[in-house]
Amino acid sequence: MAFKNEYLAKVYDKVCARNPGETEFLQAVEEVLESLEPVVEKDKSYETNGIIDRIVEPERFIQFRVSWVDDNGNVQVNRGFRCQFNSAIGPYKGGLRLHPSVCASVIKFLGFEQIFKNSLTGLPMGGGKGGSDFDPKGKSDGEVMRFCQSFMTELSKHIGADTDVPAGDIGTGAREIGYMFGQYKRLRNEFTGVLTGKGLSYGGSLARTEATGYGVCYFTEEMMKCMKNESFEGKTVVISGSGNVAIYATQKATELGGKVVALSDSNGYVYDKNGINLDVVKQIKEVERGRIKEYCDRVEGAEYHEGCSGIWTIPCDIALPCATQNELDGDAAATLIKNGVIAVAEGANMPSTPDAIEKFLEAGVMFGPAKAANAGGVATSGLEMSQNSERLSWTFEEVDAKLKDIMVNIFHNSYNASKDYDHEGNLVVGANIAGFLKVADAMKWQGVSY
Ligand code: NDP
Ligand code: 2IT
Repeated sequence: MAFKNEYLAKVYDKVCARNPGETEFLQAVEEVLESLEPVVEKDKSYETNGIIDRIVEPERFIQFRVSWVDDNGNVQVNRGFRCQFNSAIGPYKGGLRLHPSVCASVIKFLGFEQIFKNSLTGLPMGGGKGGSDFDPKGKSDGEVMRFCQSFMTELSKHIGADTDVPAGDIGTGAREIGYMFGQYKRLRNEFTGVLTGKGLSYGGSLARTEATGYGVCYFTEEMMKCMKNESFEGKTVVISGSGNVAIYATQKATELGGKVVALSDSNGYVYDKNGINLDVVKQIKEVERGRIKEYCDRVEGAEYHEGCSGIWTIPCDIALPCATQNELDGDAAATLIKNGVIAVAEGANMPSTPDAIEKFLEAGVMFGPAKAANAGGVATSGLEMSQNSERLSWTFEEVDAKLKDIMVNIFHNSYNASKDYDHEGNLVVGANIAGFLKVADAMKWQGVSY
């Protein structure tokens, strides 16, 4: 991409030179800088204050060794990361990903996106992300616990309830957060809200488990209502993934009147023309930690197909990619469009490739980008932090109502920004700009000291 604006072109060239081979990070930066073109053209103070130069460079990037002993008594070594990207509007906040594909590029792209997403929530949270190339799949509880304890032994030196508050992401759920919280408390002798996504008996918030998936659907419902007077009612929905986000997106989409006909994991996808039976999925994924393939052994008429990308060939009205980055490419987008998709909203982070996004926008498909559509998870983490600070717990209904409000506001703020900057209806541009403006303003007021 050639930037028309010279300042953006110069910054982007420097980011490429400084972060060679970090394809995911460069992809995320390029998209945001492209969106900011009308903003930096209109107001030169972003350039004179070096805002773009600074916002693309993490404030701090920590990489560390994580050694632990497996069940056979062998020493294992993984690599741990925490990227503290931007603290202009609040303590660093963002999840911890445990997956073999985790590397500096993945953590930096996620941390970078988190800055704008957290800003969109309207809550005081900066952007951060962390994780490890540890693979929890196939490990015993004891192995996961020893890994988490070792990981936290180093991470604890860099985080705190007012400094940096990690949470879950791929491979990090309630079990992992519990082990990490226990270790932090042991090391610091301090019971604070240093992590979110905690269990309900030790400071977790009701509705945090459901929040990302529910939030994606609240956002999508508002987007469809306002842009095309549409809703989930009577629609066929395809959702990729079958983890935390996919499960609760399935639940809410169904409650709102949609029929979810497919889910997937990294091996393949299931198609159930009668509508996914979520109790069966929850039993397989949440209780047994099994594979989505097993759904077909338990539900008559359901089909299993090897390979996860084939899920986008299923005709649907609404597609919600909720698995991982770059899982939906240009070809998949073309197939979805040909089959009549009207709305796509990203539950995962950066699941659509730039080519796919371009195709959706060109075809007039309503498109909810990740930073806006999946912000419900971190927003509810922010609500968990508030409850921890006041040492009170709110009811499920209270948290859920606040979540819904936040998602509706994120849609309108993104839409309005897209209109103000002459890209009406382009929510990629709108969300990037709306998220950016608040952070940039805070950076200006705080000076150039970091
Ligand atoms: P989980 O670990 O609960 O589930 C991840 C799901 O995605 C699994 O079904 C997994 O399948 C699948 N998956 C992972 N990697 C791949 C891959 N390379 N190819 C195909 N499928 C894959 O994670 P979450 O549901 O929490 O996260 C899903 C997405 O949502 C991520 O992009 C995450 O960053 C994003 N997100 C999560 C939030 C949260 O609150 N949890 C908040 C906002 C965004 P398998 O079991 O085979 O690996
Ligand atoms: O990508 C994300 O927003 C998350 N994984 C949730 C982060 C959080 O702090 O709840």
